[in-house]
Amino acid sequence: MQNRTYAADAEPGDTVTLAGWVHEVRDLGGIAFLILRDTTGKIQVKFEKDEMDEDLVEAGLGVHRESVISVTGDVGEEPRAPTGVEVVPESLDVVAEADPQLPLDPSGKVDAELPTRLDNRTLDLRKDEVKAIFEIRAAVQRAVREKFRDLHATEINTPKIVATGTEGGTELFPITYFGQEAFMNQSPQLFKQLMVGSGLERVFEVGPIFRAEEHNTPRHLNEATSIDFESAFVDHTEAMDVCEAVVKAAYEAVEEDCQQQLEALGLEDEFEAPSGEFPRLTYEEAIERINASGELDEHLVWGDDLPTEGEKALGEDVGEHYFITDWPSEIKPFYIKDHDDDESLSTGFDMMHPNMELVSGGQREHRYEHLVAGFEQQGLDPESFDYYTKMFKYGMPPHAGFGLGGERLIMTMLGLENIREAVLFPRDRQRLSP
Ligand code: ATP
Ligand code: AMO
Repeated sequence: MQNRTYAADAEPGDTVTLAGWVHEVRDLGGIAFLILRDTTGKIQVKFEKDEMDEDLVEAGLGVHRESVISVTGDVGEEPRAPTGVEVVPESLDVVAEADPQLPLDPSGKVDAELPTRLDNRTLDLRKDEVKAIFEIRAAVQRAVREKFRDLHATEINTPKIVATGTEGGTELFPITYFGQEAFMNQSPQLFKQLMVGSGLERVFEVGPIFRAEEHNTPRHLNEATSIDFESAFVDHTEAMDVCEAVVKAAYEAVEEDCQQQLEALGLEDEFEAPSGEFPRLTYEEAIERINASGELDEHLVWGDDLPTEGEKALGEDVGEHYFITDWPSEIKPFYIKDHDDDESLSTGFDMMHPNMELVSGGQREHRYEHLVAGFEQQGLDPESFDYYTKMFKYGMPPHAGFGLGGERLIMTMLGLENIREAVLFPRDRQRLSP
């Protein structure tokens, strides 16, 4: 729209054309106010009934909330107006009338349950505190990309229709692919590894992963965003350094660039970018501390996965982001390398927020014979992974990397109760549209 002025840019003395939504109409009798909202904020439009053209007053006060209008008029200073300025209209066009029965109240005066909000995302995102989540999400993705670029990683895009899973067979979505069995990708794991042996050496990807998770939980999605990194000639400790740097860069960008959004979420006082080094605990220490917390009915033993309540107890104990290293080899995937001096210990690591796991990563098995043997040990058929393993015969350097859950990063950063709040159109067991 030519010559449109945003609400936030309207200065006293200007004649402007504004375009946006009718946030609210307040009729006080002789005077009435229409609050117009656009992506930059809200502005008051004043109607003085005795002094204005009757049709104009009728158009302004008869329009339903959330209709799209454009208003042309003069901007004046007005200390009593919410933003200190108001517009006296000369003309008003109703561009798109809204039905008076709204499924959701964008002014936020009437609360809506999450399913109603997700069914009506367009209206839901007219609320400042909801819009803020996605502006922060965009800032995080930008910061992450910039950080990877500073670290000389190249952004890649790998296929999402694939022939094999990588993260355990139960969570795959099968699809048919011209009569052939295929799956939605669970992780770019094998493809990013193939790239460290290419001329690129160091890569990252921000892309979708698909997992047929068995349970509906507040922290699992069936379609999530994975922030992946993989680099040649680094070990798992260097991958942890990169992981920590990327998470810190995301927080710092939000702190620096998103104060307005943090205010909309009521987080301006409590938001803090992590500053110190993330502690690195071994798996053995982790289970000892969980057992000592007394929060679990049963004692954990070597080889157990950490249950959710265990992660929570440990998170409370540690009180900040931290790594868990040196996991038992048997509970890490085939592509993770074991320690050279102890085959029962893997180089796999997880990075945790006090409330949940954010990252898995590790050094990879780059030796062809060991890799193939690892498949057999885990009951997988190395032949169906031939497209991957054969490249390990032609010069595959030692390498390491990680996968960071994009929505979990946003969820924990903003203290959201449900991961679905961090996704525009989440996919879960009940939800396939919108
Ligand atoms: P009536 O006499 O029919 O009640 P009026 O035209 O006299 O209407 P006012 O008494 O001037 O209206 O104002 C009504 C309310 O609106 C008051 O609380 C006043 O503070 C507030 N008000 C008036 N003008 C503005 C303005 N430009 N911006 C914000 N608030 C205003
Ligand atoms: P993993 O399976 O642990 O590791 O996944 C990495 C991170 O992705 C996020 N995540 C999810 N977030 C929301 N809903 C889900 N269903 C979901 N599944 C995973 C989590 C998790 O920590 N290939 C390895 C990574 C690597 O080694 O590089 C992998 O996929 O935050």
